[in-house]
Amino acid sequence: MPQFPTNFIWGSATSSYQIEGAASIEHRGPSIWDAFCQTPGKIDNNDNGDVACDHYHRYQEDVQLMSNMNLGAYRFSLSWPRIQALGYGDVNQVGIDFYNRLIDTLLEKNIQPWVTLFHWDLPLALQMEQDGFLNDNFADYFADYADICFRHFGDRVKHWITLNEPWCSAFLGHGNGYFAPGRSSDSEPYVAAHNLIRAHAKAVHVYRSQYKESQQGVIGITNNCDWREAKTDEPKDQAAAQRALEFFLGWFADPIYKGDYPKVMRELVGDRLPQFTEEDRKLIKGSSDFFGLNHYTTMYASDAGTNDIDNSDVSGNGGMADDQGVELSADPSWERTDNDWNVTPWGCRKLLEWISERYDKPTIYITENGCCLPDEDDIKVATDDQRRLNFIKGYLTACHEAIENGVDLRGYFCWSFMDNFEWACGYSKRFGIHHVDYATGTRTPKASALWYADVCKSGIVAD
Ligand code: PNW
Repeated sequence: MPQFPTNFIWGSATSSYQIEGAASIEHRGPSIWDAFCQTPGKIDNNDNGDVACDHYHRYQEDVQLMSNMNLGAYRFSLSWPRIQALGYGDVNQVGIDFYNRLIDTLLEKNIQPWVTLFHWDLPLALQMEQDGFLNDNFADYFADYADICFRHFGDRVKHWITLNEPWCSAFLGHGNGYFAPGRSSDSEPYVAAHNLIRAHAKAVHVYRSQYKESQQGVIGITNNCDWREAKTDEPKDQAAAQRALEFFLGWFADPIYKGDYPKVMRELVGDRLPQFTEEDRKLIKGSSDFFGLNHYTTMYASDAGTNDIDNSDVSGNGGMADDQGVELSADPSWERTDNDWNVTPWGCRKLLEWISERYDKPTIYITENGCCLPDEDDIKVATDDQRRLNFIKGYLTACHEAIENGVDLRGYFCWSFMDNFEWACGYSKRFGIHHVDYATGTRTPKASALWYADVCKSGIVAD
């Protein structure tokens, strides 16, 4: 049975818009997700995050559940428009008070807060007035907001994540329009990504120059990436898989670890890929104390040659498919989750090893990994989530193999602590290890949570 190192961090994760609700609590401004949810047809069942899990009011109960399951760390995000209604200007004390209560309650239970500054709920005013991520000045707004967060919470928060999955903001938000702000373009994703990377680096600079010495915390970024397995041994498919990984993860990680975008992106994207200034580059290179990784699935990659690629299939997670010239496919024999992601733990090991090699053995934390299962009416069926339990067991076993092979993986956060608002899928998809009855708000631990509680306690991935 795989036994993890004693100091391994065992956690679980959520994000503000997906769980908090309390959308109209004093001075919380609207975010691009509030607006997107009001746009007919964008969200399954026209769901929205107005109430969600009502975590804003039920946080004490939630922290108690975390404590019951021996969590060492809880990763959550701050709602920017709860802290600054417009994304700039006045600080909203009501929002600060809420996060202070949450952080204090976690620490009373010995659970370390891992705080993400931005998990997609951009203040709507910044979108409407400034074009959000497309404006160069986004980095300055974000750095000012980060400063507020470090100042108010940094005495107790020692693990900071600037951005969650900028790939999603760039591609799903500006490439295929599947996520807020819902734009569709073949150039905007590169501009959005560029400014997100610059924003991350500016926030890190604020932390390191003004807070790190007194607060003694660490700060990094979380990127998402699937594994890409070459479909055949042919060199052109091997190259396609490598190219796909560079377009997915290298897009965001290469600037931080190597100082610029991957060469292959420069060649294939041309003028649509912005250039970093020398000043940007200085701030960006080396701007992450650890490598945050969200990982869920694997696809085969093959060289697309001159074929047009169908870029519309989100479950393929292809990114800028036409630019990459990569065709994705899945093995029909692979098990799949309810959102059509393949259950492929071996891809997790391979991705960890790829990162370790490409970026010179960084300290890695898996800040999300989890399994989507269908909504069930019957609570007994819903909580008997053996498939999710097996998913987590499989991926943790793969993580353990990666550690044995020399990967510096130091923590794992299960997505998600509880069922929640799954973005464009609304409440129709469930990733939680706790069941949430959205009518009453009642939480119930699922089999996966009970099993994971033992893992958190013992560090052993038991059968
Ligand atoms: C992540 N993709 O989203 C997010 O960080 C979570 O908020 C979300 O609930 C979770 O994963 C499950 O979806 C992703 O298309 C959304 O590759 C889409 C993709 C990846 C991650």
